[in-house]
Amino acid sequence: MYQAMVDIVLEAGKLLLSARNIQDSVSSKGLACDLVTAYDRAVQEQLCRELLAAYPQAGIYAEEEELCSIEGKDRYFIIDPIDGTANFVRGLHHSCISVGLCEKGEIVAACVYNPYADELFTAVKGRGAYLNGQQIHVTDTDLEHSMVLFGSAIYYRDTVPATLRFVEELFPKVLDFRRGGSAALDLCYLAAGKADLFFECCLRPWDYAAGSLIVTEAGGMVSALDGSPLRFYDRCSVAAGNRGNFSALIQLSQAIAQEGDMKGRIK
Ligand code: 2AM
Ligand code: CA
Repeated sequence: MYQAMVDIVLEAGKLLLSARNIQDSVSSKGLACDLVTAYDRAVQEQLCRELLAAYPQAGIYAEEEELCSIEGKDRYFIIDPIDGTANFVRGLHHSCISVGLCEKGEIVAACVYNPYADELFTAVKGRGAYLNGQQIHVTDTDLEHSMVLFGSAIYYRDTVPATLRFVEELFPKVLDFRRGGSAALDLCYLAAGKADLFFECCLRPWDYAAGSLIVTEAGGMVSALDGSPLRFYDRCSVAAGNRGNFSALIQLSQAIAQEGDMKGRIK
């Protein structure tokens, strides 16, 4: 039923790989760190056109131009045409296409494709998560031995002190950190057991919609940093991990949120 969605995402991956002279088409969406290229727009256009041809009843909620046609739709695709745009612009080959299908407020199917490594992550609700057809699972690593992936949400400047507090608190308690620049891939690598814990203080739904289902279908936990369910219509912080290290992260987050100067800094 979702094979068409997967095929469409794989096809869009070719467009990413064909990219040349990326620097010539970069513009900023306001902040210097918040970039868009002609390829973000072209991939999004291709995805929207083909997804609507295959699933004519579905709506679309996509990153570029914040394209939103979900009014009155039972289900809609949440699309990030290139997650890790800053990496893409610099030729750091760590970016992906992310598409999640949202039905009644929850993600029921997901597909994340990193064309550089030819890594295709897929999940359907209740049917497990897969990397190139092989089922994947989160680790059961405890906090002390956890490799932590995180994003620094620098495009929301008010969240920066909170991000730094998380790093400060976690640093002596975990194995190490990595900061990759694609929240969707961070979630997928956690789902595949390549990392153990993830947090970011503010993201948009297209960054985490697909990845969140891939995490839960891989046996992991995911929520906003206060432990409440992710919101798929608004900005939201994201926490993900296995049962043990996830609850340690949520406890830490709730403690940080109580600190006087942290009020409102975790979305
Ligand atoms: P992007 O590459 O599609 O822009 C890294 O911290 C993560 O933040 C990436 O997934 C990146 O997605 C995302 N990101 C970048 N700018 C953002 C913004 N203005 N709002 C929300 N997420 C953003
Ligand atoms: Ca994104």
